[in-house]
Amino acid sequence: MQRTTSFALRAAGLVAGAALLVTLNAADQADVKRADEEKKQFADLKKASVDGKYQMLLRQFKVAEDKDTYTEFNDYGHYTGNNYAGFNDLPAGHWVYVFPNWYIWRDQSADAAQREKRAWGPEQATGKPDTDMAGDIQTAWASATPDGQDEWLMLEYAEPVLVKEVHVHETYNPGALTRVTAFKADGSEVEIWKGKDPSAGKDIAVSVLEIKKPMVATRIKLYLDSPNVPGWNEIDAVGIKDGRGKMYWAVSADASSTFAQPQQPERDGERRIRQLEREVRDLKAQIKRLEEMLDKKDK
Ligand SMILES: [Ca+2]
Repeated sequence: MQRTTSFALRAAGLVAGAALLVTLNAADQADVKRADEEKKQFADLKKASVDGKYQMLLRQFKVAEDKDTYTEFNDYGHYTGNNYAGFNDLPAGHWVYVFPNWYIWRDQSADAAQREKRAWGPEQATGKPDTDMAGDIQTAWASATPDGQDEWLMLEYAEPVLVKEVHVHETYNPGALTRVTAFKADGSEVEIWKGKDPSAGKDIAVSVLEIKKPMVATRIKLYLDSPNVPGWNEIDAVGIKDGRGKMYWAVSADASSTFAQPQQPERDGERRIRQLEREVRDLKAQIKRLEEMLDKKDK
């Protein structure tokens, strides 16, 4: 009797264990599937950047049926239309199609690298910190007005990073930070931190924000309650620390507003002259090659 009970109990235990394993397996499989899907989406994002040709992703939206017209991949070029396929308020930018999504990028990376950083422009928040004193200093980003509206600062990183900590270098009137979000590879925005800015009341400080649910992203967005923290709330740099403690600095930035002068768009004439210069150079090289071929033939 004793033995039978113990056997029955053990058998029941085995069945329960097996059931648990099956459940875990199903959960694991769902996780693996999600991870695979995410991996593919980040690969698509890289493809959409044309391997770094473009930077600062402004918008991403799905138009699956465009595969018929644009195939799996199309580097469409610069486009200024605001409405497309039922999507409104689209920003001007460089359009790339990677089935099933359109991606709109703000910059050609090569052009952005050549441009000088404007005083107080959002681009001042890229790279490592370079403002080591508190004050209204032009090597940090400043909004257009000191307290006129809520502000945001978006940072883009060169590769997907597991966001475990966000380090915000606040160099003038710290304390306005209220929220941080990160963007999944499918373009959706997820809140990863919300709270009281730990640097409130200081002259200059680094707000180190621990992310309770770390996620992988190439873009994060900081939200600032500027009206309630008097004066310009300037940010010099934003680092992301991953699971292994490695720090990453932003390569590109965008903001709700800036005190900087508007970016001078390259004028059409200048662009065409550059294009012509390139064509003339190519033609000269071709002529030279042809001459060399003719020389050889003559000999
Ligand atoms: Ca303010």
